[in-house]
Order: sequence, then C-alpha cells, then structure tokens
Amino acid sequence: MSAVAAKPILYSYFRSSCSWRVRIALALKGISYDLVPVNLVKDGGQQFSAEFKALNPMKQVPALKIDGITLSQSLAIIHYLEETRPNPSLLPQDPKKRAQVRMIADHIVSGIQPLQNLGVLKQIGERKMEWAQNYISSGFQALEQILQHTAGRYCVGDEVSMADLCLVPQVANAERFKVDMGPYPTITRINKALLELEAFKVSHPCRQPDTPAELRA
Ligand SMILES: N[C@@H](CCC(=O)N[C@@H](CS)C(=O)NCC(=O)O)C(=O)O
Repeated sequence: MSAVAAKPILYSYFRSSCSWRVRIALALKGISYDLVPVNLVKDGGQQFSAEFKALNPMKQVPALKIDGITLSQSLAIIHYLEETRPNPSLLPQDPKKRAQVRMIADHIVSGIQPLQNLGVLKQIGERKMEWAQNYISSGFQALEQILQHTAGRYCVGDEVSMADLCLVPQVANAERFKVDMGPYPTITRINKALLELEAFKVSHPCRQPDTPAELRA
C-alpha cells in the first residue's frame, strides 16, 4: 500500500484537549484512523521519548501521520483535513463568519489552553489550580461576550465549525479545574448542544482506547 493510501495515525492522549479537537474533526469527516496513545504523565511523560520527539519536536500531542507527512499543531491538522477532505465543511462560506470562527478558535488555542497546559502547570507548582482557574475564567469572560454576538445553535451560527471543536475540549478542561461555569450561560448552552452530537461523543476522553477503566463511561 502506498503512503498516500495508508490509514492516518493519530498520536493522542485521552485527556488532551488538543488531541480531542482533532479526534472530533476526524469523526465529523468520517476519516478512519489508527490511534497511538502517548501518555503525558506515565514514565515522566511519553511525549519526551526520543521516538515521539522525532515526530513532534515540541513534545506535545496531537501529531498526525497522514498522506505521507507528519503534522503537529491541532489547528494546522484540522485545516489540512478541511482542505483535503472538505465534507462536511468546518468553515462557513461567508468571509466574516469564517473570520469569526478563526477568531474564536485562536482565542481558545492561543489565548487560553497554552496557559493551563501541563508543562506550564508543572512550573507553577502548588498554585497550579488557582493559576489555571484564573486564566480559563478570564478567557471565558471574554469568550462569553464574543459568543453573544456570533452564536446561533453553535459558536458561529447554526453550523458546527472549527470554533466548536476548540470550545468543547476547553470546557472539559474548565470542569477539570473546577471553574465556576455559572457566569458563562452561552458557553454552557453551546457545549451542551455539541455534546449531543455523535462525533463529539465518540471522540470524548471517556471513550478512548487509553482511557483508564475508572474514567470510562
Ligand atoms: N498548540 C498545540 C498545543 C499542544 C499541547 O499543548 N498539547 C498538550 C496536551 S493538550 C501536551 O501535549 N502537553 C504536554 C506537556 O505539556 O508536557 C496544539 O494545538 O496542538
């Protein structure tokens, strides 16, 4: 079988919000793939192994082997999937709506998640819970306001977009860090609607090959 025809391989950790974004995209687009778990905590973190560093020198999941190349960075991966497997589309046709989708995705991917990533929290030490809560809350305060202008059923209008792929995993992180979601009714409503969709269910951290038995649902 040629490299182009080979099944994609996703390097993923069940609890990683960035991996989940890609798992949702793969599920929505109906792309079948093999999953290789990379445990971010076991053995001091398998992302630091020489084997994984060769795939992603940033030592972070996700990474995707696809069509003969290896990609890291969840949004770059999702854009590649969008360009090569355009159905269903994860970007609206209208340029203004597309820009809003990218704005919301970047808000989460660049403005919230990196500040509460595992590597950062290890450096913070004992104050890590308070630190994560603080950055997620301030990011969500802004996002709640933005969504009041852009949202329909989902983040931008009524179609599922890349913004939604970023939102749901970030809400799961917020819940893990016990952020009070009371002040964010729009985020909460959209998250609930998205979690009813099959692609969000099958890709959920509680249903992954590497999900520990006690966290399975
Ligand atoms: N911008 C990257 C961030 C990737 C990232 O932060 N991955 C986390 C899991 S969600 C990770 O692998 N952390 C490992 C560590 O911090 O050691 C992306 O969107 O893929």
